[in-house]
Amino acid sequence: MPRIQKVLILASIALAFLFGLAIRPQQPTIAQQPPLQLPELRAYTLTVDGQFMWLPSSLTFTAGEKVKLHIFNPDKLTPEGHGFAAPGLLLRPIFLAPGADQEIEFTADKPGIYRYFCHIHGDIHLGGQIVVIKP
Ligand SMILES: [Cu+2]
Repeated sequence: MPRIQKVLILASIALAFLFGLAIRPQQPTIAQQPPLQLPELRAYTLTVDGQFMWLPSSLTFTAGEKVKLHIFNPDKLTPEGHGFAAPGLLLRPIFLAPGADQEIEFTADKPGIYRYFCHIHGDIHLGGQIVVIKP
């Protein structure tokens, strides 16, 4: 192959590579991305399942965020119902009769890790945690 053909092929490859770099969309760096915008109110459903676990077992909020929790007890086989307590986050525990539900709204003010559990049955079944992170 003549030398001029090799040079032209290499030059074509180099130009194609450079053109490819030029048209690739630029990804913003983390520093360039706008801050995460949270919705005004996030809502979650917490449910006692058949294994007596509050699910989901972990929720994460940002300090200052207004949150709505829909707490549901579908367990109709436990006549005394279930409770929901989250000391440090909620002012008072909530009682849920069999099949009952309740909605609560609160603002997670202070960063930290808060345990939630059934205050009627204690450690018989599993609770969870609410993690409140700094904004
Ligand atoms: Cu319970």
